[in-house]
Amino acid sequence: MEHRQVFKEFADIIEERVEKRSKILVASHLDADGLASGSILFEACRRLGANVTLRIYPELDGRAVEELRGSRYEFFILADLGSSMIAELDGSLNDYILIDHHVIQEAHTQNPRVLNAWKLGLDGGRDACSSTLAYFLAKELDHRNVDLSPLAVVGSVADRQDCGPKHSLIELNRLALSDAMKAGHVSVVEDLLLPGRETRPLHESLSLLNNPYIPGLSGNKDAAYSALMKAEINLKVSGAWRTLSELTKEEKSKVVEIILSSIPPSQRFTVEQLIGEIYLIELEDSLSPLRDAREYATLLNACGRMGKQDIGVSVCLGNRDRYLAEAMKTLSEYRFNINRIMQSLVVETSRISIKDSVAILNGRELIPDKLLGPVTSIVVSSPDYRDKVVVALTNSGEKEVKVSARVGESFGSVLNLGAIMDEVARKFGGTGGGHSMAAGAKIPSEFSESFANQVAEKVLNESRAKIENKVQK
Ligand SMILES: [Mn+2]
Repeated sequence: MEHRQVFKEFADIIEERVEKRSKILVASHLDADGLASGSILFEACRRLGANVTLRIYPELDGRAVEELRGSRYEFFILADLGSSMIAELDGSLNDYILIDHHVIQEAHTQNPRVLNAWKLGLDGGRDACSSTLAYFLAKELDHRNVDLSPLAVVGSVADRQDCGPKHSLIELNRLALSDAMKAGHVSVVEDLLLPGRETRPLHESLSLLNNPYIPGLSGNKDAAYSALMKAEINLKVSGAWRTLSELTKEEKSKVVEIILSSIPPSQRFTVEQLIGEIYLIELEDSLSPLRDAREYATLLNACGRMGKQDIGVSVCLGNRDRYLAEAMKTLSEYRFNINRIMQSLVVETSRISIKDSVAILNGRELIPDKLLGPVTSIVVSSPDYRDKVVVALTNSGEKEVKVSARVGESFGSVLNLGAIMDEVARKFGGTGGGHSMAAGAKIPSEFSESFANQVAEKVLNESRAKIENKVQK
């Protein structure tokens, strides 16, 4: 593997700090890829006998960097955050490395402290998530860390990098998957992509569909139940609920028909988008949500976003029983909250204003800042917004506004949303960054309107320029 040398160099840095008995802090992001990558790096260090602590951050802003600078740690391993703060990190921390896949400014690609997917010539939005990078680094530290490979798969699907044919993992993520498969930790099946495929009654699975999010069906068990009854699918067999995995081919195509009939043909949504590779984690109980990597990812995301990041990390580190029970409780609370928000958005139509192909969503007093990202992802997957860029804002503390932006799957051109958010946020004294399809920012409240307008303008200009370019060619 050509990248191996790079991972080896970073492994050597870690090994040397462990030998020196440096006090090490792994600082990672609170979404599922962040929890998984933080756990991989923490566990790999712990196995070496390091003096190591793991902390989870909602984002790495100036305040967080100050906090790291003032802390008692001597060596910092940052994961899944910090790529838009490299100058600040260089100025504040004596000794750190950064493992990430968010967009990085050209000027920092040569920084020897930075291990970024883009720097390896990979597309950080599709080819490698932080968990995958962390995994290959851990594998260089000790080959036995191959048992952490399922977490790389979880992180990859969590960040929606399952963007190959049939929602498959590609490039470096695929290599982590193949390690996991060779070691017998993960197996692959192909099926309809609904949560609870083996574990939940079919109508519950259908109501949990949120990519695409179908207003009126998603989040509504009764509606899912009636739709399935109407399609004459038997929901029970000898008194027991049937799961998706028990359905015949014909029955599955009826389920597909229910979903497709809810999406206008203009959105060009196809059956292929509903079917894909499912990654089964072999060591997990067949009735556990951790069995399916996508559900594992949702569970971690729920923990991170609901203030239970320690529970999420415990699950990643292999604790089950009461930790898993707590995580599952958190997942249902998370789903309940998201559902309540989505129902409100359907009713309170004035919250979304559309300007050309950009939709600006005002989430103030409705969406807690930590739930803004997941809600925005769901909104942009719904039939009305699949061909748009959604820019959502909500209050974060007294004086700031949090922004999440997502590019819909049928949006006409390729953008670099992460770079746009970084650039515009800086202008207003905030911080921003991310990926081409998903990005975020935090800015002072007083600039929220101008910020949203400038992002919208840049998105439109960039997409127009791309389209004109295409026409000229
Ligand atoms: Mn990530």
